[in-house]
Amino acid sequence: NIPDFDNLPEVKGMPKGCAWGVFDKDGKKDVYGTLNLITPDVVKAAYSELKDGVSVSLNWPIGAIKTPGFGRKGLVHKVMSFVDSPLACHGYDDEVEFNTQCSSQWDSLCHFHHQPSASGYNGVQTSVEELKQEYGTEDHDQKLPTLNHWHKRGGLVARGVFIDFKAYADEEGISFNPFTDDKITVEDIEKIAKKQGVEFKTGDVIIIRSGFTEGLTGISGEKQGELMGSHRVCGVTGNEATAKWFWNQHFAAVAGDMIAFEHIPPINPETGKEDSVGNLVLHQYFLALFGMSIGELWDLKALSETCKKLGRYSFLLTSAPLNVPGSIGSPPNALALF
Ligand code: UVW
Repeated sequence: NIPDFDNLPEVKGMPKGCAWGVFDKDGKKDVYGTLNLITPDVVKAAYSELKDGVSVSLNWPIGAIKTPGFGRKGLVHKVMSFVDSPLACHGYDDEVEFNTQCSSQWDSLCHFHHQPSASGYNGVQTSVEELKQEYGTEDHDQKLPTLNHWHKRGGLVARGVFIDFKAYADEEGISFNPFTDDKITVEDIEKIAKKQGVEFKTGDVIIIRSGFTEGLTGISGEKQGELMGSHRVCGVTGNEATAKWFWNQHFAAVAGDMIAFEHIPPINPETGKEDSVGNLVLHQYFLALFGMSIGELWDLKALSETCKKLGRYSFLLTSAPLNVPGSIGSPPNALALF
């Protein structure tokens, strides 16, 4: 019984469409947001998607982008031989270091705030110090909506629904360039869902393919830099009407192969003009106001091929982010099971 966008209770000082408090229980501030929509019944129903015994990984390699955007650190991977270690035998360890947003990722509800109020989901006013403290706490008492808390609820197991925009655009001869601010609209999503025979259900995770990661695969770091350098990239239309539609479907989370899920640059709702990346529209609604995590840069080519082959576009989705206490972003470790 989740209120629709227009009926969400007013939150003082916040815009319409703020879901703070909606999922609070027993006087405790919620940290899971729309993952609360994944009830045991939703999970049991999602298991009925498992019919063919086929599994598809949705994870792009960490390090697939040689120089990630927004000044983020790319992958550093070190391999160490045991021969030179105290073990002095034949064998290896490795160490990786990377920004958790440099490839396929979940954005936690701490990742992006409502900009004017600087508040995160459920009114948290997070500081770097608090996030570091969360990292250090022994009992991980769910103060901040970070990704490690997903482990307390058994990770994410839900029904995934795929919207293969790229296949649709290719088939219909629609001109779409992921490396411009071309937009995927709600109308497109509804048309594709109809064509693919997909109906949305409460607690679904919707996954949208634009062709973005595929355009960056198998090319040099220099070429990747050229394609992304202008900070003008495709995505779902970033405006209030789109946010409202996503909330009203009662999705548990959203994901895609786009770098920000929504297009960049965002359009300022008041002026109608292009705005800075810091004012991303759907990031503010989804993460800060709704509590709906965003998946980005997922690898969706194999998923597209499998859905086409099996003739179905819904599946059992599992995802277990890294269990790093205080984690703001994480590789999703996501699998689609048919
Ligand atoms: C930003 O929020 C700037 O990045 P991302 O799109 O990776 O979430």
